[in-house]
Amino acid sequence: MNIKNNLILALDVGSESEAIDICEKVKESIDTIKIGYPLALAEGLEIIKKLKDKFGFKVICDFKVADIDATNEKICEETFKAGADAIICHGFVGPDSVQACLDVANKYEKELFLLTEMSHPGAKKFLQPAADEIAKMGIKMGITNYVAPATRLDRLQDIRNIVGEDAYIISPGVGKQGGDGKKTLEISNAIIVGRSIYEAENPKEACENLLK
Ligand code: O7M
Repeated sequence: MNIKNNLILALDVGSESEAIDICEKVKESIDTIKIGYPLALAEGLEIIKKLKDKFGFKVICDFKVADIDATNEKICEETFKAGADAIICHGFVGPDSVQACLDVANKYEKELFLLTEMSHPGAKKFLQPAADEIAKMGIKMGITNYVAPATRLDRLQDIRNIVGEDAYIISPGVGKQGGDGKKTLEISNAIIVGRSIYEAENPKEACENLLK
């Protein structure tokens, strides 16, 4: 995926009007947004097409898909039918569940991102011990896009070493969660930033500061 300024806006706001307001303010700096449960549950999947049509953005749907294969298939179908350019799935559920997501993404000629280790402190308990294996599974399955944390650069580097330089890694955890954008981008291909932009008094300036 080609992402302008290597910066993805995590648009975790609770309404269409807030989403449009933020997008208007940052549209010069950003061409890719991540929509997760907060906005999709508030406004329905139609919000994907509305924001794509209005701003021409690419939309990554962060539904952290983590079910059995048959259900994952249905979730991905609905998401791509609604216009998503990519979907994010969990890896801990294993290869059959992930393969179901990959098959649907391929069918729609869209992209799949595999979530390895998460960025929050609690991820150390269950996910971190499995993350390297999740990344190795992704490589074995031919997956080229990954999510790995900006909050633990040593772990981000470990995951980069596993998936290789050709893989595309996007990293959340910059700003409010303590991660440093510049250092993260020495390892990752793009950063995902939410609150530091949409809660800022001046979101446009917040983007520009991140890009410095
Ligand atoms: O910048 P923030 O902290 O306000 O937002 C970060 C976004 O990234 C928010 O949408 C989280 O749900 C998401 N995220 C993480 O913060 N940590 C993870 O490990 C994974 C994600 C994510 O995007 O998952 C795919």
